Amino acid sequence: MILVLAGGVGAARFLSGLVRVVDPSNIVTIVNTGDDTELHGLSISPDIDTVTYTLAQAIDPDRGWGLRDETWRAMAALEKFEGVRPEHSRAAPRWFNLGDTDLATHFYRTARLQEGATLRDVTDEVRRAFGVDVSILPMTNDSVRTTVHLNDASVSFQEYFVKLQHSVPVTGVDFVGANNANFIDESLITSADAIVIAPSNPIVSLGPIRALPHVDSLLASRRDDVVAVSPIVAGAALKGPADRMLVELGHEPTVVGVARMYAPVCSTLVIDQQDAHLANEVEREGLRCVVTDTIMSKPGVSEELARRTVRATPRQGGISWPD
Ligand code: FO1
Repeated sequence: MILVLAGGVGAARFLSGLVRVVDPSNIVTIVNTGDDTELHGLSISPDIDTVTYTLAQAIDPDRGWGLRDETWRAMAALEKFEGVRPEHSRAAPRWFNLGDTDLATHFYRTARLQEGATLRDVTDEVRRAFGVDVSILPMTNDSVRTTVHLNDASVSFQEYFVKLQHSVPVTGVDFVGANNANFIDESLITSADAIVIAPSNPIVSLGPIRALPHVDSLLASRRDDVVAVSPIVAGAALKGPADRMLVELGHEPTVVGVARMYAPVCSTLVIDQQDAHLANEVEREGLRCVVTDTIMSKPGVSEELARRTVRATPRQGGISWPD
């Protein structure tokens, strides 16, 4: 079994390549829930939905989140209340765009959680409803929320990422609740043939997962079988604020910086051709380095990247590859 630790868009694209080279029944992905939020009384899990929708080939290809062929009538209809809403009210927020068909997923998840279902139960029901074969699990059933500290305020991840368009410097990040949360299933780390850290933001996508009790030590015990794909190419993130956050939080915004962050839990880093000149520096951090094309602009690239990533692990995910 191949275990993939995932955030949002980059991880989802990687997984859509992985399912083309490995039987989906041999893949388990554990997804970050630090981005989760409650709006309109609805429980929303963006990274889980991005992974689910992408694997279902239902994702909006331009946005990288939400559903394709979406309409926004419910969100537009909220506008009429802005004129009458009391000052202190948090009702009818319109900064976080929820499409009409995306709402169905939030209705279902919210109702099931209120009935006492776990996030793991609901995530599995939703991925089956979307016809996805890969096992998709939340990193925990407990509440963990990424809080982003700015110069003059602390905000939720979505307020930072969407409301503020992540256009403000970050002074710190906390994963509130992580200390008391239970990682979803430790046996998945101990029993995996290979563990892949997907090309997601090392701080706010992989950080919450690694912050859960025992996860880092469990990964360290499997370090030889852990391979990561750098989300940073030529000193920049392909999507989102990862490069800026690395700098703002004191890390080097390069594949070498990523190598340093992952060195305790990972023995191989996959980097893009554009960073080939940094391969030796990555290896000086104690990781093997694989250089390939990591810019998943076409499905064929995601597929080849996934193949090379799994092949870079000693047991190759337990796959018997056709020669
Ligand atoms: N990202 C945006 O930039 N703007 C949005 O309005 C927005 C809405 C949204 C709704 C549902 C969902 O699952 C994701 C959504 N995202 C939006 C993306 C989301 O903020 C990010 O995908 C993750 O939280 C970071 O990986």
